[in-house]
Amino acid sequence: MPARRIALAWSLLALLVFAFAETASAHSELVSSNPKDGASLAAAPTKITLIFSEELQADGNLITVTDAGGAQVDNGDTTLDLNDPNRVTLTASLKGGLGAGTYTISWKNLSADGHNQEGSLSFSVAAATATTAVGPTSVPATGAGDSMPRAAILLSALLLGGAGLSMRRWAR
Ligand SMILES: [Cu+2]
Repeated sequence: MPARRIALAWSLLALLVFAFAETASAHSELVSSNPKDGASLAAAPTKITLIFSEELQADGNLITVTDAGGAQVDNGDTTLDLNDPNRVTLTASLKGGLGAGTYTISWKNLSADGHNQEGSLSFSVAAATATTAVGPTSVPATGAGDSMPRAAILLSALLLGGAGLSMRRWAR
């Protein structure tokens, strides 16, 4: 294989890796919520609001709220808030008359780039006894998604370096 073709292949590969890094960074992570994860409330909320980092599609998002016994307590009306110009806000309303206890909010979204993300959080109302432990997958740590693109950029740089070396060998 001629060295020039090898150099070209390295460059193309570098471009591909870089393009992948761009898409990977576009996942829509949970930024904030109302109620907040782990919140202890005096009375049950009537509505759940979740705010994400990237634009979401109008359909394909789901918020499900369950009580400690696993019964669904939301009205199944997950909506992308069209009043939010950034299209990053999801809401769902809750059934009335919810008593004391721990509730779990499970969510799944569909971002504008076609990727799904999911997670869960919990809150408790009034005289709740014990809070359910929520795993590390619940709320992504801020900036957690940055490590992958950074690694990809480093890989791109290495591959470009490889292309340069092949080129020099070809020029000799
Ligand atoms: Cu994505």
